[in-house]
Amino acid sequence: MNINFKRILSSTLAVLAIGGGIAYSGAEGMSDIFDTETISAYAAETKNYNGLEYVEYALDTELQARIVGYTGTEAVLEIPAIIDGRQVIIDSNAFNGNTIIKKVTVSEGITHILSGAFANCPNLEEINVPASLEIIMLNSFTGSDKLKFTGDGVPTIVSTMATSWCLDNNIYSITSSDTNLKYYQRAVKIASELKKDLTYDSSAPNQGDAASVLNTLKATCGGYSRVFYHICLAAGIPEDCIKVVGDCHCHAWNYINISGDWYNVDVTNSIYFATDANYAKTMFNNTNTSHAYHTYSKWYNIGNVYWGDGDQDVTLLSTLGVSATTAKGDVNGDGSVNVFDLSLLKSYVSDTTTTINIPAADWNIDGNIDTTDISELQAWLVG
Ligand SMILES: [Ca+2]
Ligand SMILES: [Ca+2]
Repeated sequence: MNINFKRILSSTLAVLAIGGGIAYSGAEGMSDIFDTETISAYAAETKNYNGLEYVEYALDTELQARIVGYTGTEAVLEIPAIIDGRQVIIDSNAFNGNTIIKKVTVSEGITHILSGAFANCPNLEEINVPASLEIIMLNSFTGSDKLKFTGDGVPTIVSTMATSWCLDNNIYSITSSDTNLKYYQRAVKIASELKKDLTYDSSAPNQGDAASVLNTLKATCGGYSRVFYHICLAAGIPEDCIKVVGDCHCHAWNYINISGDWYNVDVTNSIYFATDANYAKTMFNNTNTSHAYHTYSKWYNIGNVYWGDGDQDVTLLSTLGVSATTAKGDVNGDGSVNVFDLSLLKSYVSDTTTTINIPAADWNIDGNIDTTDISELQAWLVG
């Protein structure tokens, strides 16, 4: 009895330790489930169902079967949503450290995968998660580096992890009455912090998948761009202002719309907020045959923003109306960079209600538009 109480308590503490128990989807229900006062009865013993060890709980009127371990020998298994008439909860560390399981299907109807549940499973290659999934913990899958997420619950996995990442990196602390500036500053911070967090690893399984990369932090360009996309969404940037784009399977990066103009954000290569023109100039020399794909006419909007196994469902980037005319330093957006831009930049720094092209004004791309940008733009103009 005492053991079970400790289990509940440790789960409660784990919830509190991660993000303060806020901002997770379904977080309101979480406090109810972990409120030890509301649990009216539970069995003291551990039961077994096809190798799934579980303990019985009653939460108000709901009878629960909380999976706490696995003694089975099957590498491929399906976890049912109901055991002995009870709602299944995949409890903390249920499969932690298991070396046998290879593929797990979490049945439709299951809502919780708790702390460390599938952590440190070196041979776990796939987990199929259901649309009913509401709650995971940030460390539910940590250390399972071969893991690929499939199924209708993937959006929940991705959005939950992306939200947690934003909390960890204080993205939500960036506020501004100017919405465009707020989105820009959040995007700058996401790009720079993500670059530090992710490791480029072309040998990592699933390095192009959003959920897998958020779990392992190992990625190639597809993973960098998909993760940047989902974190931007979690940061509040509107879906129609952020894109994953590619160039016919050679490279992937992002487009983001700030103040009405589209910019390239290439986290993989640390090239942020370039226009088509200066991105191409920086990245791709089209006289180099190895970059034959990197021409505007072959840039695509990638429809599949979750998985890296092919970018079917592509639409031509030209449908986005991407402009190649605006350049870094073109504060007034007239297509050239000159003293009029410097003058407008000075006006903005003294009066931030002045209308400007925000990414173009942040000359040094640090997320702030200030006297440093004035002095550096002035120095560049003087030559
Ligand atoms: Ca200008
Ligand atoms: Ca700046």
